[in-house]
Parts: sequence; structure tokens; C-alpha cells
Amino acid sequence: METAQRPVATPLDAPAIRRQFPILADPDLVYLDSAASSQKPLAVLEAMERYYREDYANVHRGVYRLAERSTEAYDEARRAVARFFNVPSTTQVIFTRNTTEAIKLVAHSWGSTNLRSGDIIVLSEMEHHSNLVPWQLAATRTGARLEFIGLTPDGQLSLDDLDEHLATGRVRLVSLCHVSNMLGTINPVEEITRRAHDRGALVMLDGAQAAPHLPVDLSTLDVDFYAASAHKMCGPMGVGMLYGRLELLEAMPPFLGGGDMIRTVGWRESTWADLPSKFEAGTPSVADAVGFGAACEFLSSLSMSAVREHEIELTRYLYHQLIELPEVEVYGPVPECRSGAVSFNMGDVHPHDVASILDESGVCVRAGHHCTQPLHDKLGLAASVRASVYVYNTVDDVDRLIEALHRVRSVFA
Ligand code: 7TS
Repeated sequence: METAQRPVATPLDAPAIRRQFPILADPDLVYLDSAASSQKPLAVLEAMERYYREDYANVHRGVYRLAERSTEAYDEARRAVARFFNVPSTTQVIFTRNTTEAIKLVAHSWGSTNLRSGDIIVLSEMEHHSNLVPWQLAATRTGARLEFIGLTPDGQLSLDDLDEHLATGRVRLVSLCHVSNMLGTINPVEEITRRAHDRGALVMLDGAQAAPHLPVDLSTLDVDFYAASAHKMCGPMGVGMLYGRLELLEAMPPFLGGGDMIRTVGWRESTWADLPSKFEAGTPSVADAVGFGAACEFLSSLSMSAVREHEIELTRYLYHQLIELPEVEVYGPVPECRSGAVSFNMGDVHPHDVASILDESGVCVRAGHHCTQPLHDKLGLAASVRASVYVYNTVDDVDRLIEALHRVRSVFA
């Protein structure tokens, strides 16, 4: 069996990066739950504090200089997010609360005007509940049907299933995770998009687990919609983004109605503001958007290619260390085609017990179904443990996890 050598160094100086995260100043903390949410660097915390201390006012309303500065901070945040994803126009970047809301926006707004009885929406068996439940609701509302791409034994999407669904000629949209939060699988989204577009179907990607970890270039990816959450990308909770193709966004009706999203309002009818405001009703979460922009700049300063390379090295080491433990079963593909979220079980020990014992050693992992209940059912699992690495994780963190897992073994021996 191939074993992974302990990496001497990775393409990122993770110990130096770790020092930029105040919460990680505690040397006993081994944070391996970034797939749930990442920690925040000083650059993000300071940008948000500076905004509240120096530039705070409501946006898009005042004619005084402070309100103009606040609006400029919001606009600059959108430009930073657009630069990060290489989106040609900021009108195509809608701020949402998170990935969940971005998917819901499309399922509701695009779905209500484009889905008819008998239409098919294709999802996969590895979707997070966020990319499942909104489509269930849309299907119930419109009479559309959900079909699923199954999995190969090594945790990849079965593209034959995709072709079979597309061959019906009734698929309007394929909505998939770019990277699975449970299996870690990185899906072949270029190939899937090509096949879907050839058959006239649109493609939406849930980028919650991809945007933080891989270079994502939306000017070449050719998808129709893309969603991400700032809080998994070193940014704050409470803000995310939806990218959409311009013609689609322009044709879609608003999602929420209220202030900021209108052009004119009468007693009985209204007209809508231009993009992106049409989809941003009410006072936005400006400080969070500013933090999102700062997080994008922070990640770009590390280089997303280096982030990916660092995670390949750490994940390979983590994966091989895990499979060498006799009772451990690891789910998902081999390290070369996966991200740094690695789910596993340890014999009969309940994942919550594993996580609690790891916590006694300062090791934070997630235990449960990770909002992928149907996937766990499919794999015959009630739950799993998940360790996930990010830019501040070091080879020592992996060693500390493995040491702590040995302790779990001795407790349950
Ligand atoms: N899609 C995927 C693939 C995710 O991993 C998550 C969050 C979401 C959507 C939803 O993101 P949100 O920001 O709208 O909540 N995933 C996880 C997780 O794996 N553990 O906690 C949250």
C-alpha cells in the first residue's frame, strides 16, 4: 500500500499564517473543522472594525460624505469578490446571507418563472441539504421532478447517470456541489457543464466547499450560477454571494421585496432597480461584505494555487495516516481527486464519542451527518467524523489528530 511521507514543508508557510489568526494563538488548539467554518485573520477583523469605527452609515441613501464612504466600502467589497472569482462585471455578484440563500434565490426566482410540470432538475447523491431542500420546495411548487446522479464505489459522480437524465430532453437545470463537504470529492464540473449545455440545460454550482480551497475562475468555468459563503473563506458569517449569467439575472423576478431593490413604487405595482440591487432588498450587511472583500484579498495574497497545493500535501498525509489505523474507515476518493475534508469512522465507536475524546486533546473535528443525511443513509451510516484542513493547518496538527485517535482506541479497547 502506498504510504505518504510526512511532508517537510508545504507550499504555504502555515505556521506564519496561523500567527495571523488571533483565535489560534492558543498552542493547544488544533482546529480541524474549517469545512464547517474557517477562522478569521487579523486582516479581516481589522477591516470590519475599521468600517464600523470610521465609515459606518447606511448605504445608498445619504448624500453626506460619511454615507458616501460607507457606500464606497460596500462597492469596493463587491469589486474584491468579483476580482477573486474573476467575474467580469460587479452587476453579476449578488450579496446574499450565505450559500443556502444564494441557492434559494435561484430555486425561487429562476424556478418560479422557468420550471413547469414534467421538467427535470438534476442533483446528485452527495448534495448538502442546502442544495437539496430548496429544489424539493421548487419541485413541489412547480410540478418539476428531481433526479439524482449516483456515486461510483470510490465516491465520484457517475457521469453515465448524468447522460441518462440529459437524454430525456427534459432537464432544465443541473445543480451540484463543486466539492463535496462529506466525501471531499472534487467534481469534474467543466465536463459536466459541457454535457449539460450541449443538451440545453443550465448549470448551478454550490461552491461552498470549493471557493475556499481551489482557484475558481468564473470567466472560464462557463456555469450559469455559482454560490459561496464568506464564513468558510476566512470571512465573516452572515454574507455570501451568488454569481449569475447576466441575461439570466436580468430576466429573473426579484426574490425579496422592499427598500433598495426598487426603481419606482406605486400603490399597486413597482419596477425594479438594476442589478445587483434588484436582488438585495433592505439594508445590507455592509460590515460583513467588507470582511468578505478583505477575506478575498487575504486568500489572493496567499495565492489560491498555493492554497490548493498546501492542502493536497496535508490531505495526502492525513489520508494515509488515517487508513493506517486498523479500525478506521475513510470515505470518498483518493487524495489526488479530493479536497481536505476527510470523513471517517472508527470501528463501532460513535462519532460523537470520537469527537468528544479528541476535544479533550484540543482537537476540533465535526461529528454527525454534516447536513448530508441522504448521503449517509446511502452509505449505510448514521454519522461520521470529519477532519478538514485549511491554510493555517500544519503537519503537526495532523500528527496531533492521529495521536488523539490512538487515545480513542485505547479508551475503547
Ligand atoms: N453547500 C455545501 C457543500 C456546504 O458544505 C455547506 C455548509 C453549505 C452548502 C451551506 O453553507 P451555508 O454557509 O449556507 O450554511 N457546510 C457545512 C458543513 O459541512 N458543516 O457545517 C456546515
